Parts: sequence; structure tokens; C-alpha cells
Amino acid sequence: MKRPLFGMLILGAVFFAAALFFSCRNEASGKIQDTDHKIGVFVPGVTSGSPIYEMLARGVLAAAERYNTDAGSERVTVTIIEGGYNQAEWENKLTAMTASGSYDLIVSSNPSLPDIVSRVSVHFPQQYFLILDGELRGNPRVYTLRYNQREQAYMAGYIAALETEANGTVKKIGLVAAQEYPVMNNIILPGFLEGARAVHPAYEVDFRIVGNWYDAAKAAELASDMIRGGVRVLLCIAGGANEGVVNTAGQRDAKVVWFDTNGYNIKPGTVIGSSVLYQDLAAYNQVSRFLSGTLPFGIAETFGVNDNYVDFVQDDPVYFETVPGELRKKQAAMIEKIRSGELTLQP
Ligand code: RBF
Repeated sequence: MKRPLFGMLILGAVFFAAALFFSCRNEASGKIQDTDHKIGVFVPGVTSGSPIYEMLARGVLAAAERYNTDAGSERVTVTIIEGGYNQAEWENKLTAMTASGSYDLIVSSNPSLPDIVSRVSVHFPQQYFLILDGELRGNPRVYTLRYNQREQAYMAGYIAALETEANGTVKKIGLVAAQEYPVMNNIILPGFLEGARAVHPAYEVDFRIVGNWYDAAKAAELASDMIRGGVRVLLCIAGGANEGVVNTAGQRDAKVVWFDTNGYNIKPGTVIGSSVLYQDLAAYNQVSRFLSGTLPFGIAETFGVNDNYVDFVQDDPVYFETVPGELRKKQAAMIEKIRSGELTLQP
């Protein structure tokens, strides 16, 4: 009678040790040691039509594919869950996703996520989060990366004012935003104005709010009104609603500066600039760091032009065809000043 009991105890201990070994992580690095890795992506909104979310999804999927190719089997799976446009539901949806216990890592992107994650994290302190386009320090399970959007907006404002100087009637440029939020009001809008004022100090920004990230008809109405008021160049940061701005500008011989991704081909001849951030690269690199156990949780990093995460696309054939050489030269000289360190723009 003693031997089977002893054997069962040994067996139980072995199972327990194995379970511990396979499920545990290296606490310092967050390295996963089990064989199946599950990554959940929480999109705060809808992926399609929002450049920053399209890059997020692309980057995470590419990192998983690369890892699986190297491993020779499907060891990482990615599940993408959209939070939808009702922002009041995001916290519950993220909580449900976390409570499922299904994910080694939850990846998301948006300046409002750090606050939400801080609250969710209180109830699920073991969950690891990677948040892009947001900033949070000191939570040992959360790593954040944001971009230098003062640089990104400054480069947009500079080209907008150059084009307005050449072909406009008033020293005014436009910004159509989906909503107001601290990064928009304190970094992007001032950076856009600062860039324009580097061309001429009299510039003002006509700043309009759509009220959501999808209403292209409302955005078109706002753009029409701005163009009637003398605005020649509009920056749009409104997700799916951007389409309304681009179409209206195209019909009314106004111009658009695109934000986050290369937008020259969205409407060639209308889009005169693309102030971009490489969130696909950020997602790819940081998820890869997680999978190799080197993602430094607890810290917040900021990357800009000189880290090659923020840029203004100058080598697109459509940019050459649309923007005269004289303007492109001035834009290039300004970007060179940022690269050389002669011009520093802290976010
Ligand atoms: N950007 C998008 O492209 N699509 C969105 O649906 C979207 N939703 C947002 C919701 C909130 C609450 C906040 C603060 C930002 C959102 N952004 C969205 C903006 C995004 O974080 C970023 O600021 C812009 O894409 C400019 O880089």
C-alpha cells in the first residue's frame, strides 16, 4: 500500500515542478518559457481606416511570423480584438480580455491606454502589457513607447506653410482632429503651429474637431468651411473620417498633409506631405524583444527622428511630382537641422 502512494506523491511532485517550470517566467525580463505563446492585441477603436492601428496589427503579426519561422512551428499565436468606437466600453473590454488569462502579453496603442491599463493592472498584477503611442513609468508589468510627435507635427506644419506661402491667400493652415486629448492639444497642435511659424511667424491654425473617429461626412463639412475661410492646406488626424477631408480638398483644389503613414497615393496631387511614425517597426521590435525575453518592463521610452521612428517621407515619386523642387529643398533643409541636432524639439 505504501509504494503506490509514494509513487503518486513523486509523480505529483514531478507534475507540479513541470507545471511550474513550463508556466513560469523569468521575472526580471518577462521571458516566456512555455512552448505556446499567446499574444492579444487590443485595438482601441477599429483597425481599418486608422493608419496607426493598421501598423500596430501589421507589426505584431510580422514579429509572430518571424518567430514562428525561426522556430519552425507555430509557437506564437496572435489574437486581435477591436474595442470599437465607444470609448466608455474599452476598460470593460480590456478587463475581460485580461481576465480570460489567455495572453502572455497584451499589446495596445493609444495615449489613453496607460490610465486604463493602470486600473486593470491592479486586479490582474501578473499580466504583461506592451503599450505603444502612450507613456507610463514604474509599473513592473508595463512597457510603453511613445513617439516624438512634436517633431512629427512640426514637419507637417512646415510643409503646410511652405505650400501656403507659394499658393495660398492667408497665413492660415488647418487641422481637422477627431477629438481633443492631451497629446493633441499639448504636443501635436502646438508642434504643427510651431513648424508653420518657422516659415513665417504670422501663421495661425484653424483647429476643428469632428467628435469621433469615423464620420467622414462631418469631416468633409468642416474641411469645406475651413477652405471657404481661406485655408489651403489641411492636416487630418481623424482615422476613418480623414477620407472626408481628402475628398473635399481634392474637389476644391486644397491640399492635405497626411499623418502617421505614407499617404501620397491616397490622392496623388492632393496629398503634399506625409509626416510618419513607424509604429509597425515599433510593434515588430518590441514584440520581438518580449519573445526573446529582453523587453524592459517598467520603463517608458520615447523615439523620434534621430531614432528612425519619426520621419517625413521625401523619397516618394508622388512627392516629387506634386511639390515643386524649391519647396522640397526648404523642407529637406529643415529636416536636416533636426537630424544634425541644430534644431531640437522635445516632446
Ligand atoms: N487614431 C486613429 O487613427 N484612430 C482612432 O480610432 C484613434 N482613437 C483614439 C482615441 C483616443 C481616446 C485617443 C487619445 C487617441 C486616438 N487616436 C486614434 C489617435 C492616435 O493615438 C494618435 O494620436 C494619432 O494617430 C496621431 O499619431
